[in-house]
Amino acid sequence: MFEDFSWGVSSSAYQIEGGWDADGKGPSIWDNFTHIPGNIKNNDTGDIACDSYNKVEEDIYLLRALGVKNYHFSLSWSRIFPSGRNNLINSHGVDYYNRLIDGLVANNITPMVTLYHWDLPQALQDIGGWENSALIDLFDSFADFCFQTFGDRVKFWITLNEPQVIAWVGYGLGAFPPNINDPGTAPYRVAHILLKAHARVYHTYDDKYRASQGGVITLCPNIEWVEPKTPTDPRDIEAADRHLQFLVGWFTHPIFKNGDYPEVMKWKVGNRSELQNLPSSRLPVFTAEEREYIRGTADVFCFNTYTSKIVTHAVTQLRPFSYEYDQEVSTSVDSSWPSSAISDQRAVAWGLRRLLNWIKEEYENPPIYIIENGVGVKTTSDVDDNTRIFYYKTYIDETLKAYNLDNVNLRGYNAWSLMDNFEWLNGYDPRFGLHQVDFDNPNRPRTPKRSAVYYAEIIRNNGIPIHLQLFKLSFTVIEG
Ligand code: PNW
Repeated sequence: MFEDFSWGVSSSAYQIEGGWDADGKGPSIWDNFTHIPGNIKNNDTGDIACDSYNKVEEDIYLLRALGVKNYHFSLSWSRIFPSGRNNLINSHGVDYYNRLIDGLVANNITPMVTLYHWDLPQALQDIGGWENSALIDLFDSFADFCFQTFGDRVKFWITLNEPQVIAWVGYGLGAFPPNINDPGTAPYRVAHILLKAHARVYHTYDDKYRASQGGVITLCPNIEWVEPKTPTDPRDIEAADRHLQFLVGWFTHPIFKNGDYPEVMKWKVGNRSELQNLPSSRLPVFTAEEREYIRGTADVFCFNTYTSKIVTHAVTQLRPFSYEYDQEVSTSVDSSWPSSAISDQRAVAWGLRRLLNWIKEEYENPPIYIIENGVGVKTTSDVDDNTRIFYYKTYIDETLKAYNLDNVNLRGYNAWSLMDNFEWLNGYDPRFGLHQVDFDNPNRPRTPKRSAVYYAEIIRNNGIPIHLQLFKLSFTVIEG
């Protein structure tokens, strides 16, 4: 058992690379957003971040020391195509990724690559970003270039990281760039384009590269398990399921099921649009041809997860011309464990086992990879990080229960993150790394935390060995 299980760690381009304008890289929406004072905590930016752009060897050294089987990272679109388009290719950017990929392969570490982790070239935002369907072609030409250039060595591709965050946080809440605050309609239009863009890239891989390169391709939703507030109340059970359909099914129902949005989503958005006297549903409709094109465009099921929530049914007020929430509101599970730095991300490990079983049932037992899982701790990055060790112990325990006891078709587990990095609106606080990075030192030195040593032991033993099982006991004694 567990022979081919792929243990790894994850990162993303904007969060670690730095070199924001180095050697011909074009600006992304995150470069520009972080440069405006007041947008990010402490006015932090990713200008230098972990300086990974200049530290390929150091990063590979860390990965070797961990003993990981894979490393998951993302490509900066505007480092390769500075203006987002293939008429200008930045060879220095291509060289950087070639050095990284070659280094990984030379050390027997499988590269897993995400094409888009939120850092859209500014030039493409200038034409409307993901609200413009021209992005379908443009994303496809970027992906095509990446398959052609890196696909001889990269066999695992993810098109979009967390499409729900792109659509909802970027175009609904407006908290992330492009900061559009239009929750009732823009996210649905954006998601419609994201799904078509994903499918387009999948078909390009299928038509032009799969036969010669033999890799897999998918997308990576963010999922938090939700538990009905009152498990005996059928309305809460329905609300919890609806929440998962709006969060995850929005993207995975079309791709893994029938090419179309979840029934409950079509029903609810349609119904509410009607009550608002709108001429048609705010949820766009796919043609039969589009449904056929989108259905089946994923080879494996990937997801990121950090916490679990509680959901109760709610009758939300309809306000036709302003704010519009079609989703149920969720609250945190009150775990016995203190909340992490991000106040609503409580460690609720049993939620992961339930989530894995839900994916297994809902999507008929697909091969599953956990791409991101971890905890942010609000502290001046202590290398003695018991909180993180406890998080990984409990979450990996539940992962192994799903694998061994529930027969979930699990193929890999990746920890977020390889090292402390730029945590979006929160800047450099909290820290998610297995390695500490000293952001006050221009050399950005990396130091393994206790959790790095712990995770390396898990990888080496292909599971949690008995001496690590005892960790909880010693922890309790120390804390008590
Ligand atoms: C993930 N939000 O998702 C991201 O993929 C990582 O880049 C990130 O570092 C990690 O979580 C830890 O936060 C997020 O709504 C999902 O603010 C949602 C949000 C932020 C990050």
